[in-house]
Amino acid sequence: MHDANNHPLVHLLHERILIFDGAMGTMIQNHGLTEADYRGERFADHPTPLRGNNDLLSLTRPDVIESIHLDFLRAGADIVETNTFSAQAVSLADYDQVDLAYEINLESARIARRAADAVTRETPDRPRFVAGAIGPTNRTLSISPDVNDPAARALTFDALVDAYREQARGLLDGGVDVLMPETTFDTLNLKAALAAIEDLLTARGAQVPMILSLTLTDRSGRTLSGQTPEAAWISIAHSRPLAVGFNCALGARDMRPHVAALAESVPTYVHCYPNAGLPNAFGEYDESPDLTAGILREFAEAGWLNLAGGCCGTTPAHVRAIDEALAGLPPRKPAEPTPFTQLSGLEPLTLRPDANFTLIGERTNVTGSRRFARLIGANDYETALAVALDQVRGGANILDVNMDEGMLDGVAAMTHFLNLIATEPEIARIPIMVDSSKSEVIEAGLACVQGKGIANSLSLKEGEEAFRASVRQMRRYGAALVVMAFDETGQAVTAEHKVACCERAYRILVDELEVPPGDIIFDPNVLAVATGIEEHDTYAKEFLDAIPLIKERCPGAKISGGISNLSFSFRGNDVVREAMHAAFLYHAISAGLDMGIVNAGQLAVYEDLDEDLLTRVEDVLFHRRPDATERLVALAETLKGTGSKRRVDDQTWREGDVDARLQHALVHGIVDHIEADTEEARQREGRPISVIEGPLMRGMRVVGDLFGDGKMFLPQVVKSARAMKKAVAYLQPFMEEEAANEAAPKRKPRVLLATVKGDVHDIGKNIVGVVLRCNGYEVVDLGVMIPGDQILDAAQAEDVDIVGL
Ligand code: THG
Repeated sequence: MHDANNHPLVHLLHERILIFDGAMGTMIQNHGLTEADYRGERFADHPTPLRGNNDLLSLTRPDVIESIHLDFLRAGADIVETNTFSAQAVSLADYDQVDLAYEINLESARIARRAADAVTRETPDRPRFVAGAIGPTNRTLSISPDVNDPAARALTFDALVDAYREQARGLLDGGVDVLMPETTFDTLNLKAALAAIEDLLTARGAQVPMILSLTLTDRSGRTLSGQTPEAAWISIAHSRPLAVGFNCALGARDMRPHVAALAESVPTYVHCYPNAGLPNAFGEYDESPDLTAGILREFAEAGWLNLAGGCCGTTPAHVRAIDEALAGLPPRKPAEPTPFTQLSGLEPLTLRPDANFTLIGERTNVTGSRRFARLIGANDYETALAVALDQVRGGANILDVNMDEGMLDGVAAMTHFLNLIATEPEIARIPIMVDSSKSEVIEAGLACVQGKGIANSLSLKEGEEAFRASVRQMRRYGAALVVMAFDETGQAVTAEHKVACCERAYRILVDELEVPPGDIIFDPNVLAVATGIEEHDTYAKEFLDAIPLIKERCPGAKISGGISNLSFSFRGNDVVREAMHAAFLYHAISAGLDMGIVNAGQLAVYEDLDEDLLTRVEDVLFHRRPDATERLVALAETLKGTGSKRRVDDQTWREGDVDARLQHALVHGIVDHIEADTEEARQREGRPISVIEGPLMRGMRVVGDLFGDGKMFLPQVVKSARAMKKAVAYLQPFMEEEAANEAAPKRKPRVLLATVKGDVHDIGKNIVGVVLRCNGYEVVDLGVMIPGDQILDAAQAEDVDIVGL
């Protein structure tokens, strides 16, 4: 779209590390300007105080602004940023100067242009550039300003887009080379800026490169609104910026691991322009030019940088030191673009080829859950949030949200619910799939999520032009797209028709609209079988047959489906429904299905299915005999009223011996009796470690084998591991007692364990820790989400012999 490949900046970035200027704000402070300077003649009678409206100085003291630009340029900056950090309607409202937005941007761009061109003339071998600074504004779209109303927002996405569009228009008219949305503390604000810029460039048929800059506000390494840098990058990658990086908040030193991680992964150029350290007690910045430059030099030597400069507190002396420190160092080479599907909530979700099946939680759907519908209808959003949380805890990797119900205002309900979710970190961690048959509802939903969401769904139902228009509408938010196998003739039922719909959409998406294949999710329509209508008999088989064909014709695209649709004709009979889902998933995943909309937390284990039931279900799925439906219905009758209640209450497994009971508990992740059973095994075995190494490990091996065969999904395995963890925790005091009774004459070998930052599981580590302790090691367990530098520090401080990650 904004293919910046031919911009002169790109050619330079290929050759060397480019230098940004330093801070405008702190430089202005040093000029000791008064209220009168800010007002000039033009605003002498303005009703509100204006001192502090730094961007206004471009109109009232352009000489000061130009001299600051010249100082930075002559100190070695290749790129200066315009004096427009807060020059949009939202921030200017503080000064009652909303209507000056365009003019300030226009004039600021002209001033910077003039300065850059003047210095280019002084040093023609070193051309200078102007970046239009676009700040984050003083409001945040992802956080409520009202503690009593978490769904409230200080402004809307659309209002922010309007403000940014006006700002970008002024900057472009004033002649900037690059647009630079920066100091992003909320990725949704940045997404609004990107939408505004796209609107503007599309309308003008122009291509202008963008440099995007994120800000990490504390050492947790997250943005203010809670996203990890990788998740934030995924949210904005659709804009194909020239460069991405970090600025502000932390000093250079604390940015190190984040710059390293970004540099390793992104297919664009990478920058860093830190503050001169963290502000001291007086709000001043103490880091000397040599210090800042020295750290940036280390970054550059590590091969992480393409552009560098300074933020708050940095002066022309800093820029000179940075320019000298980086001179001659080779620029970083951008990483290869990822071919994988990437989504994000507060955290990233990358679907690597070895990824297990991806679960999309279905219950936050007013047409898919009576309970959820009742809660939304009664305006009980608080309890409705608990439904979402249940899906997450049940193993959902993505959350499908649907508010399509006649009595509801879909846009309002979607907005309200997703704004609430945004304030619940445990839910907001995962990406959102916005599910609606109305594009305005999908759009409203996408405007609430700072992560990279999914639009569910689009299709060729209304023809190619309408399809293109919805694709553009959803891509403006950077969303991945669910495309249903539909065309002008209707819903595709045969494998052949499904493939034709998908392939046709794929060619439009990939060839014309430049949508990356990984952002396309085809849904070949899971339709109800065993309905008694003969035409429906082949529906499951046609779906299964279509999967490999779509994968072959549409490389890189993913395939999904609404699994619970399959069993609609057995409503009320959860035993049969769950058996159908488990069997269908098993075969669909083998055929290549990547994800599915399911009732997360209620997936049966294929291997567990009653043999007779499974045979009859599979007869239906593969249409293996003409009376398949009849036979399944007949069996279902005998299981009627024995729904999931009976299954949950089924205690026959309690009749087995203790080994069998432990194995059952582990495979099904049932914790109810695990302590009693573990105790029984301990009494039999004598030593607690023998219980772990004996029946518990044997049970986990069964889990591992089922998982390896595709007969269990990751969320089920996680449940198993939780049961294991509980058993081990029960044994731990016994083992400690044992250890205390042993004489410990010499220093035990010491092992440091940690779950590295980015990994979420904390299960294997605990078990390994216990086993090691039992075998005479001393274990230092740092816990979860531990950054690399902390692991290295602890390894040194604790003088460990082994590090296990
Ligand atoms: N493809 C895509 N999106 C979809 C679907 C699809 N979204 C909606 C739907 N299909 C997937 N979601 C559900 C959610 C619930 C049920 C089925 C599909 C379901 N619910 C129970 C029922 O209706 O019997 C409700 C039981 C209860 O009230 O608790 O079966 O195919 N892209």
